Amino acid sequence: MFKKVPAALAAGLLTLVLTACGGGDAGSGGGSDRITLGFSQVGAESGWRTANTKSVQEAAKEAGIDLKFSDAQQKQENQIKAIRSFIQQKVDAIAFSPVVESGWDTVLKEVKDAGIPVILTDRAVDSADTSLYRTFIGSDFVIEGQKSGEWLVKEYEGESGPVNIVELQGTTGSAPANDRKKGFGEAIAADPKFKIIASQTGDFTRAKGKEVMEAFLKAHKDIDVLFAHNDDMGLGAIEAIEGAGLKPGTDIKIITIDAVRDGMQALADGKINFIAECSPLLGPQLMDLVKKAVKGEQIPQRVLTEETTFTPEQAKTALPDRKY
Ligand code: GYE
Repeated sequence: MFKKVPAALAAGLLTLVLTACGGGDAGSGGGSDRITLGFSQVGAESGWRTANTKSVQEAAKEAGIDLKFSDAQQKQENQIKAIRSFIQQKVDAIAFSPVVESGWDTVLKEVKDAGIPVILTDRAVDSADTSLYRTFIGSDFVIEGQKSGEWLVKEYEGESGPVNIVELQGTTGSAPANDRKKGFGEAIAADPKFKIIASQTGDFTRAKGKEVMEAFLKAHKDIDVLFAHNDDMGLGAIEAIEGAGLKPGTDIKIITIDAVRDGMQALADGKINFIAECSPLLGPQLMDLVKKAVKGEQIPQRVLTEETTFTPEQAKTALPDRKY
């Protein structure tokens, strides 16, 4: 006959097993073994951002990770405050989507000193010291800009210039604004007939996109092309173009980036001509990386998202299954 294990000893063994499993053993029954993740989001400026927030929240739930979510309303100071509060709350990991690229070294050093792993999601920082974060998961924004420019070069192949372009930039100083501008500029440099006649920020929002496009239309009578760094600014600009009695997609060709549902609908309707995709569905991969980082496992320094491009015909096919 086996002797019964005393209850106290059994409880002790159980604790030992749970501890040995490590903090990252999601779904092992709640309590202190669950991972707590502090996540500082940029804001709610676009359809892309809304889809990204949903993806992160759903994936955390799915993975059994306790999420402390903070919305920075497009302000770096709010993100810095949120990160400091995550340190105080002794979270197991911090993930954030840095609104701009520069100015993070001090706070990231504080996180490092606290021994908390950091994962950058969606946007990059320009810190020279890459040991301040474990990994960066997100798109290659330069490539998105290049694909946009390459489409334009093909579209005007064999035609004489000039081709007058106006550009609606994303949030000033943000990685996607910097990189999309760069990639697009490189691609159109192939032919001097392409001229960017005006370029201004629309802060990635529909309202600002409309406002800035209205100003562009007043100042320039000869706009051929609009390159908007995201769908939402493009959609705002479409309202401005229609308001000025012009036909978006025909009188002014429009290229945007993201491929959220509203953008794809406008593309299918012929109001946008080309979209380079940028996926907001980073949640599941992020949670995997968080678990690994908390366990101290090896993770790659850079995780790239897979993306494609869409023409109006392709948008019509993809729209019924579009999740965001
Ligand atoms: O393209 C834009 C959003 O950082 C990739 O931010 C993201 C960008 C996205 O506001 O719509």
